[in-house]
Amino acid sequence: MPPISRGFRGRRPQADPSRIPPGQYLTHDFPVLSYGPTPHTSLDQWSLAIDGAVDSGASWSWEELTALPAEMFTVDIHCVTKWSKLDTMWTGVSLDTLLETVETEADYVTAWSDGGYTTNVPLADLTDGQAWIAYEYAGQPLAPEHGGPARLLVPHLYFWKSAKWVRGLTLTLEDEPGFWEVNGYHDYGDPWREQRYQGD
Ligand SMILES: Nc1nc2c(c(=O)[nH]1)N[C@H]1C(S)=C(S)[C@@H](COP(=O)(O)O)O[C@H]1N2
Ligand SMILES: [Mo]
Repeated sequence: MPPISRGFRGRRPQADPSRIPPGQYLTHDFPVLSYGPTPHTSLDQWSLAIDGAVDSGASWSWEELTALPAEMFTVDIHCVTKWSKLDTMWTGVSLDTLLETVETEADYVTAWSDGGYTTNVPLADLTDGQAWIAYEYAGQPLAPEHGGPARLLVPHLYFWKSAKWVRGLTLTLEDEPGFWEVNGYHDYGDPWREQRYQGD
């Protein structure tokens, strides 16, 4: 008997299981998860602010943001609804570049978006090459349903921390739970420790 044929259509090569956090499954599509409608802010009305507990605030127009040094980066993303997507490719500005323009005593950040979404992240999780304001996905302008014109990307935390349609980062001295965090999601959201909900 010949060995059982794998067939010509084949399967995609299995991903390295060590890259899939506990309780997650691999997806090859790019699901859209939005609470509420997709906002459409024209680029000439668009700006990104850093405000809150800073010596003096900073703000970038679309032209200013996209003139800053950009990075292309490839990261794995993990949604709390259990899909993970590997090797997603983005272009954006490192938050190190933006945060170096302000002086602060703050330890926390609330990202806020067009449409009212907010999410909280420790400041230490946004520095040292861990987070970006991304405006291209796979070499194309970021689609509105995925957060275009620009979204926060914090890939080492569950994807709800990656605020779509981001317009500002408010630095705070105390941790202030954001939209999903107030509604029962974990305050920190580490996928490797399965911090999905409060109490996990
Ligand atoms: N402004 C905003 N950002 C958001 C959300 C949202 O509803 N509004 N959903 C979050 C959640 S729960 C996830 S999983 C991802 C989904 O991003 P995607 O639609 O590009 O897959 O965006 C996050 N950022
Ligand atoms: Mo999510």
